[in-house]
Amino acid sequence: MITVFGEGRGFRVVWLLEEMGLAYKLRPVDLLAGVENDAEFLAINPAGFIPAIRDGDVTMVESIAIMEYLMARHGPTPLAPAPQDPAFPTYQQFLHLGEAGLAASIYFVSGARNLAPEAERNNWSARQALYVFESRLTLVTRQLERSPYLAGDAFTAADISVSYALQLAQRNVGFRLGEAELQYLARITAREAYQRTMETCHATRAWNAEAAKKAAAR
Ligand SMILES: N[C@@H](CCC(=O)N[C@@H](CS)C(=O)NCC(=O)O)C(=O)O
Repeated sequence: MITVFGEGRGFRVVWLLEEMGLAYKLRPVDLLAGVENDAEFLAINPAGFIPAIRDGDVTMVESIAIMEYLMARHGPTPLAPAPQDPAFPTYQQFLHLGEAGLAASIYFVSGARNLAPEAERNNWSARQALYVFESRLTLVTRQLERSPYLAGDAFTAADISVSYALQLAQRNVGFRLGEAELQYLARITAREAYQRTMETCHATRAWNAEAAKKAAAR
């Protein structure tokens, strides 16, 4: 049985597990309550960030690396095109762009906007991180003009990677996505595996509800 520790980017991992039909359990980790009190989790990841997984005697962090590990060890799966598949280079690029280019930068904008003291909310680093997110997003927009999914005609783990970042931007920063991204999100969030993931991920559901309330009040 695979254990996923924490939501946040752990949502990607749970969604992948749902798509692959693998048995797992989600073990909540409450970052806001302070991981210093969560000895069991710190034994898994002493650095204290989420997500992490345990699979038998394997322990791992980094959501994209975890997805690659799960697809390689428990696959094959059409979520990961094979190296000789013409879709492979584009797949690989967007799989990583979803975290390294998009989520990693918008995460720091979110921290600045939601947690930093008033005077720091739009500081130089926050503006730079937003610029990086917006510039990488142009690649997503161009790709969605070419194909229904990021790697081509089929849904892959690259879509799980990138869509998490797009939703993070919408939810935590109130970022306004373009029509192509909105239609893309509507298409992939209609998937049954996504719906089951939302059922499982209570913290993500609560954050979404909170963000929707804030947006309605604006
Ligand atoms: N690149 C990592 C990012 C992990 C990350 O920053 N996770 C956030 C929550 S989604 C976190 O744990 N933040 C608290 C911290 O870094 O201490 C991944 O993709 O897993």
